[in-house]
Amino acid sequence: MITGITGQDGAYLAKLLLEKGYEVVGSMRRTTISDPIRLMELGIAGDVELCDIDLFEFSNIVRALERVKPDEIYNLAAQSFVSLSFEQPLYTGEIDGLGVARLLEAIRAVVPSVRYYQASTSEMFGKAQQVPQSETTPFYPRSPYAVAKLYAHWMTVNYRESYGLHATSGILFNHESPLRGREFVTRKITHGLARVRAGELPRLDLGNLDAQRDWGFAGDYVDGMWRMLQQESPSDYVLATGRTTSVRRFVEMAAAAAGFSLAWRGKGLDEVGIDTRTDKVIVGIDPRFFRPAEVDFLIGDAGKAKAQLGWEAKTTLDALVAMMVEADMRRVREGIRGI
Ligand code: NAP
Ligand code: G4F
Repeated sequence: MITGITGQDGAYLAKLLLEKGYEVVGSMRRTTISDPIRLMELGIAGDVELCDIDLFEFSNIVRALERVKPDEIYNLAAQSFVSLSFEQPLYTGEIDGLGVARLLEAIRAVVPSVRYYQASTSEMFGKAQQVPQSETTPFYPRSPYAVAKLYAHWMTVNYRESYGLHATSGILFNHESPLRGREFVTRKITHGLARVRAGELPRLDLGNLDAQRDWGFAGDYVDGMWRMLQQESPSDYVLATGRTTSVRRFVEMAAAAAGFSLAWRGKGLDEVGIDTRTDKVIVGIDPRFFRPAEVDFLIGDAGKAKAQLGWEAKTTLDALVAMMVEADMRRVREGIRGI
């Protein structure tokens, strides 16, 4: 069972598990637009059984577990956009924090022998206390999202220690793909630049260009999730590439892949990215995209995952950027809007 199957990781994980011969049940919450577009994009929408779970509601979790009796549960469902969590801190806490407590309680009551994966995050390191960050680095969350995820992480550890659940917390650094939501910075950049290139958008406005992230490819990371649940004993694992890159550098790489010749001019809020071939501004700064508290720098140490799971990030950042730009240029060319 995968909660949050309509999201980026849900789609890649479902594909991986189907390829391994699993029967996959994916949970969705009811929304007005209910097509699982990412599953459709991967060509697996018809191969997955869908059921309704909203993590706000205890009773629908219990009923789904009683009916499905899963062997493994990957809890990927969350309000996952850090920026929105500053606007909706209580909702984010309800779903990303208490939602996990509801799920763990339901598991304890209905399927205590299930193997459980909790989607924890490098955002929990926040104002990072060590470089690079590993399973033993102290946490310092910097957003309501990260605070809620930290509660969920500790609840996962607590239910493992208190009740012997096979509950694992995967502390994943940022992972991206052509299926990434368009609100996250990498996809916003590749999608935005593809639209600028096609003349659909005059320029792309961003926030803090100097934040640095350890960006990997989501396809590699879902394999790490699966490996975690195949271990005899549950534990906590960091998944990361071990390299870090600024948003500014990501823009430069994506611009080059989209056929622009980008040069930066100006400073602070007046900084712009110019296409030197046309002298047009293609990137600008909009303070609306700054956050009340920022996570400036993340870089992960996935040594434990390598040693115990045999997992390593395989995809280079160059390959990831090329894959995302190519997908967005094609979608814009073909007029594909949904994803
Ligand atoms: P995503 O694309 O935003 O997907 C989140 C999923 O959660 C969607 O299917 C969404 O459904 C669902 N969801 C939201 N609210 C829900 C609710 N109240 N009840 C049930 N389902 C709900 O996120 P992702 O990038 O795939 O990430 C998967 C998980 O890993 C998330 O928990 C995220 O916080 C965590 N994580 C992600 C990264 C990363 O870099 N991608 C890194 C570390 C941790 P709708 O389609 O209906 O919105
Ligand atoms: O792409 P982002 O929104 O991702 P963020 O905040 O790192 O969170 C993502 O990764 C986490 C793992 O560490 C997940 F847990 C979480 O669910 C999510 O998937 O922002 C990355 C950086 C930030 O520093 C942000 O300030 O990019 C900076 N940024 C600059 N301009 C922007 C923008 N971010 C967004 N979304 N939009 C901008 O215009």
